Amino acid sequence: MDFAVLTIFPEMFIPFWEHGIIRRAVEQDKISASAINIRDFAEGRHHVTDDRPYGGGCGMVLKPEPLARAIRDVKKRQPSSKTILMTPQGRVFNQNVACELASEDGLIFVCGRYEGVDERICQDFTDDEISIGDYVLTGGELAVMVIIDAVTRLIPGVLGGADSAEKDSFSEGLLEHAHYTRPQTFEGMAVPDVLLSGHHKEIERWRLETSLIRTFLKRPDLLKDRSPLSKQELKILEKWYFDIGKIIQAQSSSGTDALSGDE
Ligand code: 9D3
Repeated sequence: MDFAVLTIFPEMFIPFWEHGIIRRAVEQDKISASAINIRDFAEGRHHVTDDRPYGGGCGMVLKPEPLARAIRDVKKRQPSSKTILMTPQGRVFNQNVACELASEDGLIFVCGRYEGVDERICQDFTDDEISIGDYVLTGGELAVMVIIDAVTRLIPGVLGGADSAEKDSFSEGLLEHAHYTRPQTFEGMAVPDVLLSGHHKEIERWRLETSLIRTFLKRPDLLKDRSPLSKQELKILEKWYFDIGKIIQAQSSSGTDALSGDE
């Protein structure tokens, strides 16, 4: 995978390329990565990259010619690369989009700044427009780092076995189960017995149950969109349903009018 980022702040990417998984992926030749200064493709003594908007208004717009030259220059080296414009108006990034992007040979990211990018670049020079969510950033650079991080860890061989994509897909679409490490008791709070039992089947079941209950409480939208639930997941949900039913029944048959809504 070849990542190229077109930006007026290429220095922002220096620490990003040099740490963690990204650095390792570069060293292992799984990815190549470069941040290219749009200014290098701007003409004139001052290498101007932006200009005032036609029709008036405040703010500046990234000029089309330097961006077009920069995109063409990268494509000379990587003709099959997809060009992605980073913009709040793009489709919203998620894990499915990350998987989609991970299958490309190369990605060219265009980072907007100011009020935006000349519309003719959006129309004719880009294949896709992506946002990372509904909040306002000052530019596309941090958004690109988010995407490169999420895509790189999906490239085969980049992650070690322990944290691999295998594990992602096991409980795909659910929040992660609870984790514990030593000490066995911390400030009076013990580790759940089942984790010390050595019963792998029970441990797996317990983990799935904590995954499900966390998802149910914190992100019920994920459960609704998830289809189909596995047999084991359904069984756990049915058990809760049954247990909650018993609690409600015990209340309504105890004489007080608990379900009618008056206190
Ligand atoms: C100040 C101009 N805004 C008008 C209300 C529009 C606007 C333009 C450019 C707002 C933010 C930006 C800079 N943001 C990005 O370039 C960006 C972004 C984002 O702000 N949120 C989520 N994803 C992305 S991807 C690129």
